[in-house]
Amino acid sequence: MSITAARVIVCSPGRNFVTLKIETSDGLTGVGDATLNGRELAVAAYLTEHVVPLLIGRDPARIEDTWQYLYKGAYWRRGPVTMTAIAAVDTALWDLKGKMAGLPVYQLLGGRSRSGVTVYGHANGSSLDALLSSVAGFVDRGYRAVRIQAAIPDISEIYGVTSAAIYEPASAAIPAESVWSTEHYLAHIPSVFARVREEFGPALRLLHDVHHRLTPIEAARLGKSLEPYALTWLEDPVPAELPDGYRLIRQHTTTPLAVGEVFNSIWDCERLIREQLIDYVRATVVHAGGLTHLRRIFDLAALHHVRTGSHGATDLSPVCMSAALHLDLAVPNFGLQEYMPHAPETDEVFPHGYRYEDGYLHAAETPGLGVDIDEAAVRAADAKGHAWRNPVWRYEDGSFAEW
Ligand code: GCO
Ligand code: MG
Repeated sequence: MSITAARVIVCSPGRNFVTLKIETSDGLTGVGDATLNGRELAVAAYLTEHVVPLLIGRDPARIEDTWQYLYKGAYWRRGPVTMTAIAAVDTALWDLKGKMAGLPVYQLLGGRSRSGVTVYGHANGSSLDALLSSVAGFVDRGYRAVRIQAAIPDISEIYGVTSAAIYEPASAAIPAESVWSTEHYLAHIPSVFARVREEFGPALRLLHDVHHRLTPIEAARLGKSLEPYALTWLEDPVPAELPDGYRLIRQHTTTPLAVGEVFNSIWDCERLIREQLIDYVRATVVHAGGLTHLRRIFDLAALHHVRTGSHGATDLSPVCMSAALHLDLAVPNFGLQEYMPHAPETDEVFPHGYRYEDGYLHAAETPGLGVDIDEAAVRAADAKGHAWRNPVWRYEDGSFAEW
């Protein structure tokens, strides 16, 4: 069997996605997510110009060898664009291998380690009452873990808080700029968690995403002030380029730390994991080199008591979510999976067999990943343009802040 075609499909069913579809001489197809939010077209061009010509004629069964060929063969290693492109190929080849074997991919990864994948949902609110009713909605729907993002007095826009049904910060327009104040944020957040704990008791797992905005000593203070509310994790408290920042936070607080949605290789997190500076690694299939490479990261993490907590925002397509679920089912050190349901128009373009039930996601039992791209639906949905941009925040004095 050989690869006869590989097509890059860019479409915007509600938001922007890039998908690679590989076809074989036996008439099988495999899909891989190649979406890099805000830089989508760079990956599309990387695939079309530099990767697809190398795939034609190759044996689709040689997943590891193809990974090495694309990674080492590029000479220029790592980086989000390269690793997302490699991930798309790798994911599509795992999908194909499952179809060739007649097995769901988790069976090829060693079989089930658990009966379902525990997910966390995104509660938020523009007032405390709105936040509490959003949390209650998740609890009613059976969620065991909920991420809490709250409006902050005197900050008009903040990451993760929306009145819309689906949070979508990216847009086709030049990004809006909003103002950030660390002082207002640090002064307010502990009272939010105090209220949520009071209302929902000790069993609900609570998480919070700082979105890289603090310095290590500010994050240490936040972690310490949240200790009474026993968070499952505090996410991205500071940018992770400097692992020593995490050592400083660790010296001051027992609040668990989760990092890694922007990581694209094992070398981004090797030291954080090896020195046990984090508790959860949030790397994903689509941005960290596919199932082949993410499995390597998760295995390293397992040696060092670090659990998995893969990124699962709506700017990762249902193809990535399907692949993540197969890995989540198989690895021994699974922690949590982020789950933001996609818009109905996205689900229409990517028909999939995974389903949510009572706090868990369940992967499809069909051969492969159990997801496809419906190209007729792509044409109908594809109206919003393909160059999307992420929002921008600045400190009160006008200098650039992390989103
Ligand atoms: C999360 C993330 C996302 C990112 C987005 C960037 O924890 O889900 O922080 O909301 O901001 O995926 O493209
Ligand atoms: Mg995050």
